Amino acid sequence: MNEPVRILGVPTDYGASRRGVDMGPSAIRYAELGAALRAMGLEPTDAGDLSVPRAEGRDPGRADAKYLPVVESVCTRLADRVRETLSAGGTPLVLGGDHSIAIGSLAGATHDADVGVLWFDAHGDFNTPTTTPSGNVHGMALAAALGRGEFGELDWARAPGLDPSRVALVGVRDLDAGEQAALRGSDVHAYTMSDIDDRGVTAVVADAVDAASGGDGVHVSLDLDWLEPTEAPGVGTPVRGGVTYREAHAALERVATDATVRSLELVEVNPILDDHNATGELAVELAASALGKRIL
Ligand code: HAR
Ligand code: MN
Ligand code: MN
Ligand code: MN
Repeated sequence: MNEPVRILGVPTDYGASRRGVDMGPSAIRYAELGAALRAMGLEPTDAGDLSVPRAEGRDPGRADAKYLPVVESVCTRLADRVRETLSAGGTPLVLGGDHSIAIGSLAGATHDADVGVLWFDAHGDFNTPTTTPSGNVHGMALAAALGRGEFGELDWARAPGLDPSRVALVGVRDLDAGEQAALRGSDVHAYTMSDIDDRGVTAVVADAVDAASGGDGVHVSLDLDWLEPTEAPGVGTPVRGGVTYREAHAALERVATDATVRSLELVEVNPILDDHNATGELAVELAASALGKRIL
């Protein structure tokens, strides 16, 4: 990992159907992200938040990719900030916001670099405008970064040089029919919760890290709905059967030891739905684990 860690807030919920994840960056900072990183000996800098227009009263536009022009504007600006941070030798720590922001993080992270991806999520985020049941861009973010379907023609969305065989999805348990077919036909490595049941989280994560490694490092995209909803209640699309608190730490501790973490994002924290910021606090703890926090 490079230093300093640079915190970039992206207070947007245009990619999601439920309002509130736009407050994620505040909740994660309120849970003392900066202090947690300083306690590990890091010296993070906080670049503040990108400016995102107010959502109330705005027209979603096309039904199969809602608010796409705003998503484009946010992601294009985020990509620039991520790219600048990396070229200055820093590690971007991006705070969402809904998962559509990963399109921007990945566009920035893959600029002139060979990057693998570790995508921790209950969902595949592998829909396209043709297969989406909701029109919500957060459910299409990984497909967009890989330039699948219509996204192949959108230069701002396709992450240059991102190789599907260096992308690993971990902990998936809720796929739409179209996503299931698309994932089966792609080179993306998808590890389900059943794989974690059978083999244990550390063995699965070791395989995912192997798949994603080999280039200049990995981008870690952590959707908090990856965890069991009793652990992470503050998410817009909870799915039962997620990883436990301890499994989540074990996974990210392994990422820290076995992978070269080049950039990290924490997404889908929804303070309106949360239980006294439990999910914001969890996001902070898991970021610390991913960035190398040791118990002893
Ligand atoms: N697959 C569904 C859709 O495309 C739900 C996506 C849900 N959301 C996320 N992404 N939080 O991980 O709408
Ligand atoms: Mn997601
Ligand atoms: Mn999800
Ligand atoms: Mn591979």
